[in-house]
Order: sequence, then structure tokens, then C-alpha cells
Amino acid sequence: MIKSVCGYCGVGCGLEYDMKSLVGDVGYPVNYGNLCSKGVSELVSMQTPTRLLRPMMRSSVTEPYSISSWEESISAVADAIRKAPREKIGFYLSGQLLTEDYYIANKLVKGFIGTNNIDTNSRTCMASAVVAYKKSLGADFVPVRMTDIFKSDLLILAGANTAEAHVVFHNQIKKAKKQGLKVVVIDPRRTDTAAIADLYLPIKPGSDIDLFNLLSKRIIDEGLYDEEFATQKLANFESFRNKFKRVATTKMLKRTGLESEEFEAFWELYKSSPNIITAWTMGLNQSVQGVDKNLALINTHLLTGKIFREGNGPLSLTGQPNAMGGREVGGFATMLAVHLGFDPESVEKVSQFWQTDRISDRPGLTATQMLGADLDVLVICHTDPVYHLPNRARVEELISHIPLVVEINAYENSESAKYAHIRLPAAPWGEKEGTQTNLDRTITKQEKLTRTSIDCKADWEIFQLLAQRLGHRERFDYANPREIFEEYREMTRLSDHLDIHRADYETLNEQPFVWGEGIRDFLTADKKGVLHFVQNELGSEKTNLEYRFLLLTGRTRDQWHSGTKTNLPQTLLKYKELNFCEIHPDDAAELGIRDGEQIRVVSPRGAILTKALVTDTIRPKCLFIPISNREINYLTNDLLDPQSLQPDYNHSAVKVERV
Ligand SMILES: Nc1nc2c(c(=O)[nH]1)N[C@H]1C(S)=C(S)[C@@H](COP(=O)(O)OP(=O)(O)OC[C@H]3O[C@@H](n4cnc5c(=O)[nH]c(N)nc54)[C@H](O)[C@@H]3O)O[C@H]1N2
Ligand SMILES: Nc1nc2c(c(=O)[nH]1)N[C@H]1C(S)=C(S)[C@@H](COP(=O)(O)OP(=O)(O)OC[C@H]3O[C@@H](n4cnc5c(=O)[nH]c(N)nc54)[C@H](O)[C@@H]3O)O[C@H]1N2
Ligand code: SF4
Ligand SMILES: [Mo]
Repeated sequence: MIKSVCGYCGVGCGLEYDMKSLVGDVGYPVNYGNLCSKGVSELVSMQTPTRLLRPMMRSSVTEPYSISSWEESISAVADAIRKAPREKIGFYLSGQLLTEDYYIANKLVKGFIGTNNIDTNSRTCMASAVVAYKKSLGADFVPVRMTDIFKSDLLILAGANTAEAHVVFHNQIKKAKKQGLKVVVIDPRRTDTAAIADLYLPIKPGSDIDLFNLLSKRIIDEGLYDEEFATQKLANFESFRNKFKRVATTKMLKRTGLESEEFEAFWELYKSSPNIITAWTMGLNQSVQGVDKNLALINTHLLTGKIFREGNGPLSLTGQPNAMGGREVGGFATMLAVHLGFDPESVEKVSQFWQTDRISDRPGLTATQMLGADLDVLVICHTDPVYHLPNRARVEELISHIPLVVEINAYENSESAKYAHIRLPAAPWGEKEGTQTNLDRTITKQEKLTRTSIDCKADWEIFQLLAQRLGHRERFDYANPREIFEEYREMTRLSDHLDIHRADYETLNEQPFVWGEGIRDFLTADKKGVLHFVQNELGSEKTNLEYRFLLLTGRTRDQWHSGTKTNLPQTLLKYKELNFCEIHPDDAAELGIRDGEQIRVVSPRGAILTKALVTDTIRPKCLFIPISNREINYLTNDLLDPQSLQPDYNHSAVKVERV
């Protein structure tokens, strides 16, 4: 019996494998034996005929690929990197990579190639939360554990559909409800998550800042703030309070689209709850004002002092299995390793640790900037930017001008593969080992369960091969992931709060390690939290007479993003519909659209075919299409949050046509 961990979502459920079957680990304190359909199907996904099993090369994207060797393909990548100016090289990684993969890639690119152009799909996912945590708490630190819901009185879920996106955590919420937890769901769609809510608030998309500001205003006006905490632990309580004296509450409420009775019901629940957790995900992060939305939410916890106490705090629900680990290890172009920045002292520390003098002190290109930066070489690993970046027509145009696109993938059917010149076969979950950090700072280990397919390599090995070919064998000569983890563990001593040096690699699969458990204070220089006064600037794309609908996008329970691993024959994995478009009955009636009818959804950037799902669970004048429709991003706009550079996926103006 081997203990391992699920490689899909940020919940990080424990698994047991007995050479034949895969089941949930009954003793694991997150899932207690439960798994969702994705976790159960991990083994099946490993064995699909769509695995990429050989290195492949071609000289242009109009030609078919032919089988290559590792020797030939890695040499070709290394040659191109050697020839290119370092600012013309980009590495596009993923929150699904293991920590050891990330560590090697980051060390190679930032430390030895000497560019900070290494970023991750987490830019499209968690970047807004990272910036907001840093601005308010002083570090990218999630101050709540999932188990805290059992010590809380109220859980507010804002723009998070746990029933489909964090399934096993959702089951825990249901359990906590039986013990008295109340749940409020804030979402323009009455989702399956809303179905378990004590109060559901059908907010107008894009107005969460207004709602949380209304809450802060009430907290201040009715004296619900924690006076001692606010004056002693916060840097700027007085000035923040003053700014709230004259905010236009009627206008704010109007923008949320909520009735005043709905807000009053929320306030009643709020003020009578001693312990409160507010959790959020893409409904807030993916926005042109994503950071500000996070800050407006975090403000309510700072004002009330409901943070650093059991059962309280702002809980960002990380989506990918190791998006958090990727951040720790330095996967963003806007940070160095172990949560360090680009200040001279940090650059010096990291340079010494890696024994290099090539680290640049300038932030690199983010994932959302890379394709438009006229790169000579782009290396994509464990993610599919052509599928997932917004405004796909533009993305396709940009990527097709990059002279060398390298894709490292375990499967052959990604959208980015259509634009690659070299493809390298990675060993997927189950054929390799390494560590990951889940959404509440728990570090676990994926174990190798079967032999690695003959010509596949773990992602870290592929980066190491490249490093060696570039002449850095001395610094890149790791025999296994344990050696990499040991080095990374030591490196965390450079950080003042990442205590990962206390973790023990060998026992991680049996005994996960939770970093930062002792942290009960802000991580700013003066140990004070910072309130940020933010207002809804209405910067998202607006509907107009032609494009009358606002398109929301998101998850369905049984599919993982582009579906390379989960879009299996229904005989292997039962799943819900993949391609539909939720439309309100009033809108459908007006357009003469029947349930189940084929429709075309059109934005100023592109059009896709889908099927109408007429339902009153969605707000009128909004549509929802799941991202299991691989073409979704032909529709979305490419506005970015100026602070986090995260895209505004949830607010695109579209129209609907009958086919
Ligand atoms: N089954 C499954 N699970 C997954 C994934 C998957 O692909 N499949 N992916 C993982 C990843 S990477 C991530 S990031 C997470 C995402 O987890 P979630 O963010 O919970 O998932 P989404 O479906 O994107 O849900 C976002 C919700 O925000 C709502 N929303 C849209 N606009 C607004 C708004 O302006 N305000 C508010 N309050 N709500 C709004 C949408 O209606 C939607 O219900 O899921 C993770 N889990
Ligand atoms: N419209 C819209 N767009 C979105 C979002 C949205 O809500 N709406 N959400 C955004 C978010 S939050 C996210 S996280 C992204 C997700 O977008 P992506 O990261 O592009 O989606 P995935 O399908 O998970 O891509 C993972 C890739 O890794 C490959 N892979 C699997 N295992 C391995 C392995 O072991 N090694 C390697 N090298 N490759 C492997 C898979 O085959 C797949 O091609 O999408 C973003 N785009
Ligand atoms: S909830 Fe997440 S971690 Fe748990 S089994 Fe499902 S996909 Fe895997
Ligand atoms: Mo994500």
C-alpha cells in the first residue's frame, strides 16, 4: 500500500494505492477517504491513448511532427537559447508542476540563463490574491486552514463554486453546516454551492468591491470593529475610517443589484457571528480590479480583527494542486525564490546560495505579457496557454511569430501543440514523485506508483538535461527529487517566514508538513496590517446595444480545464455535459431560443458554437459557458488588472445568435 496525493485541485486529497486500485486515504485529515471523480480517475488518465510518448520535432508548424531523440531535441533547444538575447527567452510554467520541477526551472532560468522571464499560469489564477495578501498582510500567506470551518460560525463564499471546483472541501462544508456553520454564497449564478447556502446573494458581476465596502461601512458605523486590534495592529485605521465617512452607499448597493433586504439579511448574519471566514476564488481574482476586490474583502477581516484566530480569516482557495508551492519556490516573474523580491539584498542572498552572478534585478515578463514580447524562444511546460489565455485569436497570432516554441506535456492533444516546433514527453502523475503545497500550506508528496513510460522523463529531469546541455552540469546534477527538495529546504532559511526547512522529505507522504503554523502576526516590516481604501472603478468591458450579454466562465465538476486528462470516454469516467451556455428564461424567450438548441455566442473578438441551457439559476443578461469548452477564450477580452496582470475572464460583452 502506497500513500500519495491527488494531483488535480488545491484541496490535495490523500490517496492509497495497492498496485491495482486507487482509493481515498481514510486517515488523511482533509478527505477522510473521500475523493471526487477526478481523483478517482487519475489512474485511468495515465493510461489513455493520448499520452505523448516520444520527443517530436518539426521545422514549421504547417508540417507534421516526426519522432526525434532526446539528444537531438534538447540540443536544438539549448542551441536556440544560447543564440538568443536573454530578454528574448521565455519560460511559461504551471501551478500543476511539482515543487522540485519548479525549483530546477527557476534556478536555471533566473540563476543561470539570467532572465526573470519565467512565469506561470497561476498569473491567470492566483496573482490577484498574491498581490493583495502582500499589500495587506505583508506576505503571500494564507492565514486560514480548511479545518477552521469547523471552528467558525459563518463562511462567506464570494465568487467560489466549491461544489464543482473544490469538491471534497465542499463536502466538509456540508459536514460543518451540520455542526452549526452558516454559509453565505455571493455569485451571479445560483450554483450547486448556492444550493447549500443559508443565504444566497445573486450579485451583479463585477460589484464585489461595492458589497464588501458596504460591509466595511456598516462595521465602522455600528462600531463592530475591534478597537484594540484596529488601533494597535493596523497601520492606518483612523485614515481608513475617515475615508468611509462619505461613501455613497445607495449607489454602491444599486451597483450590486441586490435588494436592501438581502443586504440587511447578510448584515444580521454577519454581526451575530463571532467567528467568520471569507473564502474566494476566480469570481474575484479574474478581474481588471482583482487585487482591489481581494483588498475590499480582506479589509473586513482587518477591521473586525477576525484574523490569526481559529475559525477566522480571509481564505483564498487556490485552484491548482501546487500553485501555492510554485509561489513559494519563486515561479512568478515578479519575485525571486522563497518569497524574496528583487531588492539588492535579496538578489545577493539568492546569488550566493546558487553561486551565480547572473541574476537580474528586474522583474521579468508575466505569462500575460510573454507572447506579445517578440520572443525568440518560448518553453511551455505543463500548461496550455493557447487554450487558457484570453482573446485567443490574438494569442494564436502572437505565438505563430515565435521562431521556436517548445512544449513539454504528458499528453499530445493540447491546443498549444498546434503551435509548437518541439514537443518533449513528460511523465505524468503516478509515473514520478515530488512535493506539492495545497491551498492551506500543507506540503505533501506524490509517489511514483508505476514505472515511467520508456521515453518519458519527469519535468525536473527535462529542465536538468537542458541545464546540463547549456554547460551547467556542476550546478545541476541531482540524482532524484529528494536531493532537489533538500536543497530547496535549505534555501527557505533565507526567508523570514517560510519554515519549510523543518520538513522531512521521506515522511511527507505519510505525514504532511504545514508551513507557517506558528504565524499569528502580520508579516510587514512593522508587524502591522494595512487597510486599503478601494472603490469600484467599473473598468471591465461593458455591454452595449449590440453585445448585450455579459459572459461568465468557469468550471464543471468532473472536468479539468482543457480536459487532456479528464475528457475520456464516458465508459471510463462519467461526467456532466461539457459544452453548454446557461441563459435566463426571459432572455431565451426574447430571442426565441429553446432549451437544448444550438446557438452561436459572439464577441467582438470571435465566435463559438454551443448549446443553450435555459435556466433561472443565472442572472438575466448574463451567460455562463464552462471552460471545458476548449474554444471559450475566442470570446474573452484581454483586459488585465494593472497590479497583478491577471486577466478579466469573467466580464466579456457578447451577443447570442440562433444557428
Ligand atoms: N472540476 C474542476 N475543479 C477545479 C478546476 C477544474 O478545471 N475543474 N480548476 C481548479 C482551478 S485552477 C481553479 S482556479 C479553481 C477555480 O475555482 P472557482 O473560482 O470556485 O471556480 P469557477 O467555476 O471559475 O467559479 C467562479 C465563480 O465565480 C462566479 N462569478 C463570476 N463573476 C463573478 C463576480 O463578479 N462576482 C462574484 N461574486 N462571482 C462571480 C461564477 O459564476 C462562478 O460560479 O478550481 C479548481 N478546481
Ligand atoms: N475563460 C477562462 N479562461 C481561463 C480560466 C477561466 O476561468 N476562464 N481560468 C484560468 C485558470 S484559473 C487556469 S489555472 C488556467 C488553466 O489552464 P491550463 O493550465 O492551460 O489547463 P490544463 O488543461 O490544466 O493544462 C495543463 C496541461 O498540462 C499537461 N500535463 C498533464 N500532466 C503533465 C505532466 O506531468 N507534465 C507536463 N509537462 N504536462 C502535463 C496537460 O496535458 C495539459 O495540456 O486557465 C485559465 N483560463
Ligand atoms: S477534491 Fe481535488 S484533490 Fe480531492 S479528489 Fe477531487 S480533484 Fe483531487
Ligand atoms: Mo486556476
